Amino acid sequence: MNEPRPASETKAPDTKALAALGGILSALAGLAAGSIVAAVLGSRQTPVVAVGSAFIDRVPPWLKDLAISLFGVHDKTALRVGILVVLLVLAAVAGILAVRRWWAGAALTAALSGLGILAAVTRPDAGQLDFVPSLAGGVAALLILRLFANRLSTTTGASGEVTRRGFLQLSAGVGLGTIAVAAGAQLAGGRRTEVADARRALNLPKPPTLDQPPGVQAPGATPWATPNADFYRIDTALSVPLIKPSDWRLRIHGMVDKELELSYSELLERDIVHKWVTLTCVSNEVGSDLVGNALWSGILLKDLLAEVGPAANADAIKSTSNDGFTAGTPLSTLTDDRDSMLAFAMNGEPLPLEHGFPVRIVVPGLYGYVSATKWLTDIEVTRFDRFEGYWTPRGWSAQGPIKLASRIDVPRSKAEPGPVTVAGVAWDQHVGISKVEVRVDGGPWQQATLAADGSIDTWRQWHWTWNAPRGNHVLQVRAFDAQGNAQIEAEAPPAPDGATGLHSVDVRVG
Ligand SMILES: Nc1nc2c(c(=O)[nH]1)N[C@H]1C(S)=C(S)[C@@H](COP(=O)(O)O)O[C@H]1N2
Ligand SMILES: [Mo]
Repeated sequence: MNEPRPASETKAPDTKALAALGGILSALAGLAAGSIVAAVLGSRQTPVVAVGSAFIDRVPPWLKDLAISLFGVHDKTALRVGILVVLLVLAAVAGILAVRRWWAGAALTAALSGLGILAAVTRPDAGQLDFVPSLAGGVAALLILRLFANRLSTTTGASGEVTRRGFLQLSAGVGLGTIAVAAGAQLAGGRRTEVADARRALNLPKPPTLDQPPGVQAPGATPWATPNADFYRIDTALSVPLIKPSDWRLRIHGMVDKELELSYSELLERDIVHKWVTLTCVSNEVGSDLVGNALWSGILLKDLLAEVGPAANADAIKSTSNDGFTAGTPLSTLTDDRDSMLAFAMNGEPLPLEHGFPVRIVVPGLYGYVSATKWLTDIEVTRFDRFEGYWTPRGWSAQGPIKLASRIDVPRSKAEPGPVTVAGVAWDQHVGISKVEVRVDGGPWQQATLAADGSIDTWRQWHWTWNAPRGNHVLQVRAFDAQGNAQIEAEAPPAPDGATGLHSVDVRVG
């Protein structure tokens, strides 16, 4: 048996190399973790992509030209490799630091993760969750770095051999785990690419025209049509359901004379309608932006329901998404004249993956949670006394007609003295808006001008010119529906069936 040699002898030459290796493996594990989290969240901002994109936006033109002349079309690959090399060198340093002074190694690792987070959240198209992949990657890297540092610093009483064996076992485990996670990320990301490609390849019937009312042009005013990229997104799906049109089927069944099953191509063979509808979320707080207006293309639910023949005592449909979300919608809102639809396109494009690709429901006049099922796969004709939609047992009403509301969009905080355009939107889908009024500092209500009408199923833009005096002022807005009923002034929170109250804005003039 060998005598345990003094730690300094066994450690000195190669502990540094092992520590560096530990740092590198920790970083690779962190990158794999970040990639799989990005794939699951449907975020494109893996740590390397986030940093790379931020870098591309900031490189001086000469460097960009140099990269293109050196690497040609492979300039992006070169950038990824470059980022990876720099990261791994710094990770090796972090590994060495961590063995001597844990906090120094940890700080460097955290800083690298922070760089990824910063890069992700400053992307111009940053999504709310884009910071998560780099954060998760950083946490994973830190945990594993800690394991490596522990292995290498616990030499007291142990021989160099034992330490090294433990280290190698840990390395092998981390290495294999990293490969497995990276492969999983590749698969998950690949599936999204496949569906995105299938979406891009679609050639849908174009809406005849994208004509829209001229609307209010004041800077900062909400445009009449909400671009898909700006459209609010609300759902319970942690990862976006990925459904290829060729795999999509809709079953309509329950209390019907004749069940119906529909494929995507069968759907497109039917009579197609195009309709502007403003969608609203029941969770929208007074003055907030969970509301958007889009041109939807699809087929009428009225036609489909006529074909299946609902039973006389049926009063609802229960619609179900691919990921198990359900909504309960009154049958009457699907068969009356409001043109409720199975939509496959939004603003002239196939539905974006996040907005329910390939097919969703759009019902003018009802909040999304009781109607607008995305990634739709099943419609059961039934009765409200036989089921509950997803949100009903969670404290929200079974019925959710949209409440009359209005919002001030400009100004939101500051204005120059003199004439100021006050503008915003008001909505009461499938009822319509007849009048909007504004008041300053609780003074008399003044009538605003309504922009050209879309329809009773869309929001209405309005504007009013305010001769703004210096000082701090409070602007308020209220709308009236088509029958002349005023908006409810009493404040109520979103739960259980939609917020009420008037939108107020504090404006500093001068
Ligand atoms: N499958 C599914 N569909 C859903 C939801 C959901 O959680 N899952 N949320 C609903 C809610 S609450 C709203 S407000 C709308 C939002 O649609 P959008 O994300 O396209 O704006 O989708 C509805 N459809
Ligand atoms: Mo919602």
